[in-house]
Amino acid sequence: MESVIVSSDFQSKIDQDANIEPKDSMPDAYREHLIRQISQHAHSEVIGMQPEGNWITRAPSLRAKQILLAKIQDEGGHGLYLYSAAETLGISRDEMIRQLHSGKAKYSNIFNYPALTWADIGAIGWLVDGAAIVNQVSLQRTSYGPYARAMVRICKEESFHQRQGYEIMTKMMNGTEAQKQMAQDAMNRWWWPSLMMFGPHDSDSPHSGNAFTWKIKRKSNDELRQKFIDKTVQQAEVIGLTIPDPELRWNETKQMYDHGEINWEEFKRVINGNGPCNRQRMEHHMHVHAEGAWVREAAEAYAKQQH
Ligand code: BYC
Repeated sequence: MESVIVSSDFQSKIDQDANIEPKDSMPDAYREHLIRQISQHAHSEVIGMQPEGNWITRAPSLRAKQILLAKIQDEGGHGLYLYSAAETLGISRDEMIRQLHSGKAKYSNIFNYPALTWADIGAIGWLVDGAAIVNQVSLQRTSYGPYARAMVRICKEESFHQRQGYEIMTKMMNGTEAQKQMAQDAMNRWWWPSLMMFGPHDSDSPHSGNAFTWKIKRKSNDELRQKFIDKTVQQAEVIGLTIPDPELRWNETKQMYDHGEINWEEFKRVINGNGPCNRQRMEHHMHVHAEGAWVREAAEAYAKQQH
């Protein structure tokens, strides 16, 4: 009897577009769905610090180094808000990290590619943060309160990240022939993995059904991907970059770009642990997590003393 009351209360909040808050009743499946998504989102933010961290010591100017440092620090902060949001659902931080290390929890496909040149830092900011913003603006209206609120601040910071990436690309496209080639090469390598960030086609997305019923998702994977393509193609044109997709063309009837098919075999390979850098990313995370054990112990000892 009680579970009926609980679920109708939950559903009426969802129907009224009210936020679900940590102490509200919610179906177990809603809780599990959110723990999966929010923890994977948090892991992505933290693992995403690695490809960029690779360039801090080699940034081409002090200004560029300061900006990159600030950006990477922001990503760490995003991870922390998101881990905290997931903790309100009853999972511990330790358990989330265990799930990451065991491979149970995924993180975004995109961070399993290497950042080979400085132009890659531009491409990551412009394309990767650009794709993340499109997804996360929509998540500001997700039904779980702590997740929605975390998104508001994250989106503001991501928009600065997107601009710093575009500035790097613009500078390189105004530079020497070698710099232009470097920027185009980064574009060629990051374009398709960025499109994969939005997840499988709607017809192949097992979690989308519940995500829409519970208003966790407001826009579908394909809708958001299309939005990203439509706004990014114009930005590429302005600075003279070519999108590496021979099938890309404006569709006058639909008022959107038609594009080529994503390599879904590559997507599956990468998200299942076999991309170019998966092992390296995970080994590095495990190593620094172990090295940081004393910090966690000290923080816990201090917290105990305060009580
Ligand atoms: N990568 O049914 P689906 C950042 C998995 S970081 C890996 O469509 P859903 C930044 C999916 O998890 C921002 N896996 O799932 C940081 C599921 O597998 P499981 C990252 C993916 O959840 C540092 C299966 O495929 N943003 O901006 O309805 C530096 C079926 O998918 C991916 C977020 O995390 C993928 N791309 O929709 C710079 C956004 N796509 O869990 C920048 C939050 C799908 O059953 N997440 N999978 O094992 C979401 O919005 C949704 O979870 C997704 C997928 C749209 C990604």
